[in-house]
Amino acid sequence: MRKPGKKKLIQLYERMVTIRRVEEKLMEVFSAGEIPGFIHVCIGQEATPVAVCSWLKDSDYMSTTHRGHGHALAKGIDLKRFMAELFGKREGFCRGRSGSMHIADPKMGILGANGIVGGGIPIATGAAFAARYKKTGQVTVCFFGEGATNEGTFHESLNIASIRKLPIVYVCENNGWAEFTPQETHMPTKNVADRAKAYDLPGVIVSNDVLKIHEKAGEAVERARKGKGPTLLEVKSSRWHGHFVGDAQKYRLEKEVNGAKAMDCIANFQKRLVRDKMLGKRGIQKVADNVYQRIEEAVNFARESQFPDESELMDDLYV
Ligand SMILES: Cc1ncc(C[n+]2csc(CCOP(=O)(O)OP(=O)(O)O)c2C)c(N)n1
Repeated sequence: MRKPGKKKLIQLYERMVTIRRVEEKLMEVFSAGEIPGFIHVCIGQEATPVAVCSWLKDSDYMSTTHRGHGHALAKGIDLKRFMAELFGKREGFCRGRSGSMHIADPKMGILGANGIVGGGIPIATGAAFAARYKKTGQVTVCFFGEGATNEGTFHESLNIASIRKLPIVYVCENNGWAEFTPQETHMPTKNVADRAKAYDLPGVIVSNDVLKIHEKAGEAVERARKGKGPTLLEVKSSRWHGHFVGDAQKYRLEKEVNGAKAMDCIANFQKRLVRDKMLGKRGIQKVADNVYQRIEEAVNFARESQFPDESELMDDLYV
């Protein structure tokens, strides 16, 4: 598998920083009451969306979950319209009707976030089936958490994807928690990847390291693109914050949360880039300034955008 060069490494770093700063900003504006509904942030998990989506073309498909901001940003969603959607504004991708948990952008292959756990898995599998049937060459990436792998949709989807050798990569970000329940009390197997054996497809485990994920995801995407079938990739990831913004996660031990934070995929990558002289102090600052500016512009765009009109309330409803 091709090793990423300097330009690619800095791009991976910048995208991870973008996701983290967007999530931090969202926590701030949500807590200030500017965003309706619920949001779930992916702080601590930024390496996976960035590393995996770096192998995708704009035309490739991607499905995500309730914790989907990072996936959408990594797949290339426009930050301003993303922000407007979360603010419930008309200029958002779904005219302010979906918010965080159902945001979609079909033009970028973003099939949508899903408030239903496991809901995106058959959608992604269907997209992979369509791509195969129409011979378009598109690959689909399907993101979900370990909690979703207890759903029937996961098992049915992997079964048919394997039988039909569909061009799809199933990516499980295993952060050890499904809402307030630790993995060991809801799953009999230690690894999600072990579940791949039941469907005769490769189950690959990787740590929360952007370059390791990049390598394994590259192999899986190539396998899918060559028509060799699906892969189940499990990243041993880490959730720093509560299940949703506002959850004080009193059910977690301080030691365990600190352990999750110590597994900081961005700080570790930054250290490595500095050590290898890919990035210096000035480079780090430049990335930070650029990201900060783009986020400020997106938030201002969202704030200045209009709410949909009351008369649009029943639009797009099938009654
Ligand atoms: C079908 C369904 N069951 C239960 C829920 C409630 N729920 C929302 S998120 C969640 C946990 C999901 O855990 P996981 O799949 O590991 O994703 P993570 O939150 O860790 O990213 C649950 C049970 C739901 N939204 N949909």
